[in-house]
Amino acid sequence: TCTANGSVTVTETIVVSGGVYDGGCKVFNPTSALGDGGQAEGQKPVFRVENGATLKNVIIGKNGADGIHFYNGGTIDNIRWTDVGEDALTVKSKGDVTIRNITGVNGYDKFMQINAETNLNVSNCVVDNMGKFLRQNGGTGFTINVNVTNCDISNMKEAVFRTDSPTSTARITNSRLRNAGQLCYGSWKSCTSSN
Ligand code: DGU
Ligand code: CA
Ligand code: CA
Ligand code: CA
Repeated sequence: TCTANGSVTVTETIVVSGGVYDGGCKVFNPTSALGDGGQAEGQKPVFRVENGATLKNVIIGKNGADGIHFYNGGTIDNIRWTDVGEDALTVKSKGDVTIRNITGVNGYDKFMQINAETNLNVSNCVVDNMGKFLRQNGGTGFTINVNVTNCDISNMKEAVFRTDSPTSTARITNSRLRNAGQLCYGSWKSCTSSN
């Protein structure tokens, strides 16, 4: 986990296209140019990670705006959301996404929003106080495969995993769930938990 090492004001989305962006454990604070971090759709992300890029060592401060967007796959490592905004991260176009060593707190609705086909691997996460941990975009029938391990998920108002797709799968292993709502909400092809 990062100890805050200075801060940066973000007035436009930081695009990380290929390669590695090391945020140096700075706190990235979006301005209202990106959104207010409330529940309005159409806010801008703080970071856009695309084409297999890696984003690491970042603290997203107040407000969270629309978090981190992925296009064509990517990786995030050692990221902390101090106050999740509209959502924390979104898979915006098809591609595999790896998420490790993350902490996120205080979202109203979704932590992860999945709007395109993906194999999503999440390890070592702490997520507290949201509506849901993961939501495949409502009414969509594409396939996502989600694997979560070594996570601590608490205080989800509705669910851990939610989809409307009968071809999607979710699996959580070696994790602790506390007051996390329904594990599998919707029409998952398979959705399992084991330790
Ligand atoms: O159909 O796609 O909430 O990406 C409605 C929209 C909505 C998305 C989603 C998101 O589901 O905007 O934050
Ligand atoms: Ca949304
Ligand atoms: Ca919040
Ligand atoms: Ca969003």
